[in-house]
Amino acid sequence: ATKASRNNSVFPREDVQTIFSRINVPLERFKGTDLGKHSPIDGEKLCELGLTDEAGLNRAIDDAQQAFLRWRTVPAPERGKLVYTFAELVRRHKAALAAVVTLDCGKTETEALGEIQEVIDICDFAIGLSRQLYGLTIATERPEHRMAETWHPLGIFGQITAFNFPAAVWSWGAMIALVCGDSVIWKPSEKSPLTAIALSGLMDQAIAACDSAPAKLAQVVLGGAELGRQLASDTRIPLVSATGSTTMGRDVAARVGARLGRSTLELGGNNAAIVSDKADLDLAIRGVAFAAVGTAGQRCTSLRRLIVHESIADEFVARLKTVYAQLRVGRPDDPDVHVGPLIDERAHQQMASALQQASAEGGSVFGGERVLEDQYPDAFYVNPAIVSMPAQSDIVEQETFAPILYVMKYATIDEAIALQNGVSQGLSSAIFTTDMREAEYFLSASGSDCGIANVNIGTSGAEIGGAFGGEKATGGGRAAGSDTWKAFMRRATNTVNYSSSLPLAQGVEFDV
Ligand code: UN1
Repeated sequence: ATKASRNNSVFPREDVQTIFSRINVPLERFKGTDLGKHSPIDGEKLCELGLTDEAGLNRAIDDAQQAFLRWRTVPAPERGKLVYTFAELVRRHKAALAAVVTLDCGKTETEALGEIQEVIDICDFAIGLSRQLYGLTIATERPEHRMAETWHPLGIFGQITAFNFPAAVWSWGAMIALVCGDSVIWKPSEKSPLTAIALSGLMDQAIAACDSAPAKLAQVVLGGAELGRQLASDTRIPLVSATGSTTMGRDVAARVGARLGRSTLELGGNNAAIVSDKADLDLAIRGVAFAAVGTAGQRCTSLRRLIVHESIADEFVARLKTVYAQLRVGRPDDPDVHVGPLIDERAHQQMASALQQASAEGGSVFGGERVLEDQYPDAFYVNPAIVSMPAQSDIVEQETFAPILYVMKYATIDEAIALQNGVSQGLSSAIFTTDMREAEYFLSASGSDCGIANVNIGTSGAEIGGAFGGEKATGGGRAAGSDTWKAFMRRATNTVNYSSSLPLAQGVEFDV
């Protein structure tokens, strides 16, 4: 961590306007006076944007419906070619797109490049998938009949995403939706809209280059919570996905549910790692540190709770504090920095008040101070915090979107798993151990109750090949790989009678 320079920067160090002209995407399309977009790096105003009003959303939905009616008739492998064309553009502009991500949400250069890589990866997955939208053939009860299921395109896919992964989360849904034959309307977070404008501009270029792809197939609308509510309530949108807070997710689920639409929700996480007395401690230290401080603790998968065996807890926490003391906090466009800024002032206030509450609940706090305030009075840099807690108190049960790691001790593995499962959220979890009984127990039905359960890996940094999402207050939705595509299509069960008689199912007689 203390090497002189870990990376050479590949970022174009240019202003927003220059980066957008480099990728041939007109920022002007979203010009307006409704929203000043400020850089989380130094608080500087980057540009002014116009928001989508109700009429604008209505038009977007009408256009998306027209696009869908065309797109659903295009063979799926042909649809895959659109994603292929888009992926080539993303590959070509990887560094510029990563620079936009960093300006937009403040994540470090290596993590921003990683996020764009995640977009490329899901494109590759979707392209392969476009030839693998398999339905089953099912044994029928009746002679000379055939029963099968067919997967058809569903309609408009509406997507509400959070600020922290301004590119990847959209691509996990949108790339799958596109090969499944759906059209897409994306409402990115108003805190990081630039990445969405850049990516949708490249998608428009890909659409223009593919004869079979209709215009307005993948659109972006800009706005806040009210626009999200309109999108969730509109009956023309059969599938809505939402990533963000549990409060927002409850609202979206209620609106979509009230009209019997489908929603897939990826909401709060309060992810824990258990560090066993049988862990490889060198590996555990690195796994824990990246998961807890990466993206300045602003991933849904960030590590927030550390459950350490009592026999090694003091030593482990002391070592972790040594690592924390060496972390470089600063501008995310400096390639030697580990921890960039929080997204905004509110995020800093929430961190400060969580630390205060933790102290009041008996915690002892290491780190957590605001830094670089003199240099960047309008940006919010913090030292990541480690808080030793006497118990899993109220504050530990909440997700605070900031780099705070609460530490608790355990004696038996059952106690550790009970603590791990003892919160309302159920996104990601991990155990560090070299004991295979302990590891398998953690992964078993009696172990972690999360959508993601890892062994000897931190809680963050999931690959796109697996299904991503979690249980309980995390919302139950899944995105990205595995068979999540099924949520983006409608299933028809087809029974065909090729005999000249009409046998009824279940042996029912009906003679006329
Ligand atoms: C999120 O924070 O919403 O597993 C997504 C990870 C990343 C994605 C996080 N691949 O940490």
